[in-house]
Amino acid sequence: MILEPYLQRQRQRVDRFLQRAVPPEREPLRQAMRYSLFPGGKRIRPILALAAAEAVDGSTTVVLPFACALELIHTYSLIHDDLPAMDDDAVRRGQPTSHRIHGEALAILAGDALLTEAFRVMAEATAKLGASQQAVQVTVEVARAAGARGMVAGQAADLGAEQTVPELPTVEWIHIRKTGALIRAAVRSGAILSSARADQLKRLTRYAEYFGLAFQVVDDILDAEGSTERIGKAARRDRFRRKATFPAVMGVTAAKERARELLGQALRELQPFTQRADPLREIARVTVDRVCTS
Ligand code: GRG
Repeated sequence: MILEPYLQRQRQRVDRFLQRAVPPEREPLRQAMRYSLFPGGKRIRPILALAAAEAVDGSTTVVLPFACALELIHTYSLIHDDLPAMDDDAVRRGQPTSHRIHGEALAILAGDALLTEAFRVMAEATAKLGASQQAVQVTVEVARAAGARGMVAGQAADLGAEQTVPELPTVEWIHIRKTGALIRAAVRSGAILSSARADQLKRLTRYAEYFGLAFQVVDDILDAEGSTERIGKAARRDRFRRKATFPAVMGVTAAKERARELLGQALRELQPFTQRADPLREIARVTVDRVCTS
């Protein structure tokens, strides 16, 4: 399958929904929220949720609000991650970071509001589905993945590990939470809302765990090797801040090898699925190929 037209179609669906969820308004808070949401980034988390639903013949219409809620949460995390108190970055998604444009206070509030809107969107969708048990479960899973045992825990550990000599188990612990948890929740959300069988859910969960880790390893490699134009944010920041990354603990070559290995593991989990899981397969392949083609 050729991935790009598929991604483009899904991105359009996601963007249409997000435009309705956060409509244009003159109010500065709204403008700050939309500044970070549009044009946005790859939309990989919502697309994974939709692709997971397709893999088990589910309804992407049911999944769409939950998928977009993940993008709202992800966007909040990027705004806060860029703040001077965190990574102190000047460029994100190819434009100046939120706090550089709107000031720190409004950037913090825009992040807070996006996070809260995500739960409004999921609660409204859950109500529309007659408070279906699956929708409730997904909302709980997303909260767990984003919160104090998931993404925020990973971020806290990431900041704590700066300026230390990182070890591989620490780096993996951080990555699994900081980046992996939301990706895992995305894939599981699509599968759960599509009433996937237990064996399918297990395999999709493992796919997401391998892919989630590979995604962050690739992000680390891009930071070490890429340019600002290529990655839409300042490159080589990890080394500057002495971050706990895969290249820092094992070097770029071994990190690429690890990314390839994780890709193989992710793809093996999808073996019993039909070609309807091809988008999940291709997303993983293309992500790792970004740094591993040579
Ligand atoms: C609670 C104050 C407070 C802050 C939270 C949780 C958090 C800050 C930050 C999350 C950690 C984070 C930003 C991890 C990075 C994950 C990552 C690889 C981001 C880039 O994702 P892409 O490549 O970006 O999908 P685009 O722009 O394409 O969406």
